[in-house]
Amino acid sequence: MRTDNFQAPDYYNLDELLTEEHKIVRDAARKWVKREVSPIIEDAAQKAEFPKSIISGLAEIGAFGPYIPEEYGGAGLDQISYGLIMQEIERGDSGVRSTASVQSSLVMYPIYKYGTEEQRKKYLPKLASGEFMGCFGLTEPDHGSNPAGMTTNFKDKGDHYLLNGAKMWISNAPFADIAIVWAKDENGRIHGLIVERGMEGFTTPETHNKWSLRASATGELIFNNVKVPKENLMPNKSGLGAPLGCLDSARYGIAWGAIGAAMDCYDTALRYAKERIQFDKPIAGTQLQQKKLAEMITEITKAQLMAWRLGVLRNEGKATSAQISMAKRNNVEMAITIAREARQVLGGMGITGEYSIMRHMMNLESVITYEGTHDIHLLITGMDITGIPAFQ
Ligand code: TGC
Ligand code: FAD
Repeated sequence: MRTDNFQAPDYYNLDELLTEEHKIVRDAARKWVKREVSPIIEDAAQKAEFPKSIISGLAEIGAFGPYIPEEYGGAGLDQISYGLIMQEIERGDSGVRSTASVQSSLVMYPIYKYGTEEQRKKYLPKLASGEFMGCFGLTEPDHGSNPAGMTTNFKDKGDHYLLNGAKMWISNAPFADIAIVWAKDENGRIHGLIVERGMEGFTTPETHNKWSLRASATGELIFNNVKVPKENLMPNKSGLGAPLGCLDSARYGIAWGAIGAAMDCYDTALRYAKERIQFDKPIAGTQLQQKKLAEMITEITKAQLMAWRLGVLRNEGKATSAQISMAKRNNVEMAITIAREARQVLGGMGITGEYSIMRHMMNLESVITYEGTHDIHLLITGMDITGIPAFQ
């Protein structure tokens, strides 16, 4: 079992920008990750299994619905606490953070924002405690970056809706109790439906042979004439803006989460470089390795400042979708670059499961693709600053 010696870098004394509550929440999540995630995660990733044993712990540290009000079972925390929890979890593994992101921002958030009071009361407390797990179906086999083209659809059959279609690449799908499914009505308008496991015609085949996010379960959602009760449609928002609104919340969490993965890679590389002797001295004493380490801590510090400022804007209700998109793109690219550099600092040892770096690096290949690819986020910034969409 790998010993977790992680020490978080804080080069610009960013702790001084945090409240006592932020630090308590962050430290609780950090301790939990050291105790419950680090000892088991490498094995889970090697076996390509989601470690279901950690679900109750994720609920206890407030990772399921951190900012959902307490009356619905959430933790009632602010956006910076939410970000810090995601940072700490992804420090352990991006796949575990994925599970928490999906549950919070892509399942609880739409039910809270777009659902009825009955739907909130029925689902949110169970999702917050981990009794129910959820997934989010937007992507389809032929519509990834362009979800507006989706073909999954439902027809009004009087006392129920009839749902047909398929979603692909869905995190948590293989074991989720409920799915938030985005589908078009007979007029081509997008709505969110809550589909429950057990509904006839609804299946969730698992996606195998991933080299990335191996500790996160991914699958398809297949709808073959599924009868969905009318009360399962979330009525308070429709159109593509509804699922994209959920993505704002999840992308914000990823902007923090990626910092966690980067911090773990940097911390591991720094410690290794100080201990590893070649040519009769620690490799940390060589200019080339110092350049790598110096650039890593610089980029981590910039990303931390960006995430913190975005959190302040989110708390004030002022963060724009384009600002969130920029932070997701920047911080994930920062993390994947650091993972690749850190891997080199460890030489051959960097490719083994003795260290977390290669796992982070492979995980981040998914993180840079999901929730909008790196290129799509460049185009979102491009559109924001020029006013001209360049998607088509
Ligand atoms: P466009 O015409 O620009 O917009 C359509 C409507 O949506 C509104 N909108 C937003 N609303 C809220 N938040 C946002 N971020 C929004 N962006 C746009 C917009 O105002 C408009 O509203 P209205 O009222 O005028 O209709 O839409 P478009 O079709 O041109 O597409 C724009 C584009 C390409 C940026 C968008 O489609 C996009 O972001 N594509 C990327 C797809 C994506 O991110 N998929 C993620 C799937 S979920 C996932 O990956 C989960 S991974 C989970 C994990 O394991 O962590
Ligand atoms: P495509 O859209 O086919 O893109 C392929 C390439 O073309 C990319 O490099 C892209 O940047 C580029 N490209 C596309 N359009 C343009 C353009 N206009 N200009 C320039 N370049 C362009 N989805 C969900 O709904 N729910 C989930 O829970 C979920 N979990 C996921 C988990 C994993 C492990 C992965 C890998 C994906 C997950 N996704 C999920 C799907 C994810 O959001 C999509 O993979 C992503 O949006 C990209 O879609 P695509 O894979 O179809 O790529």
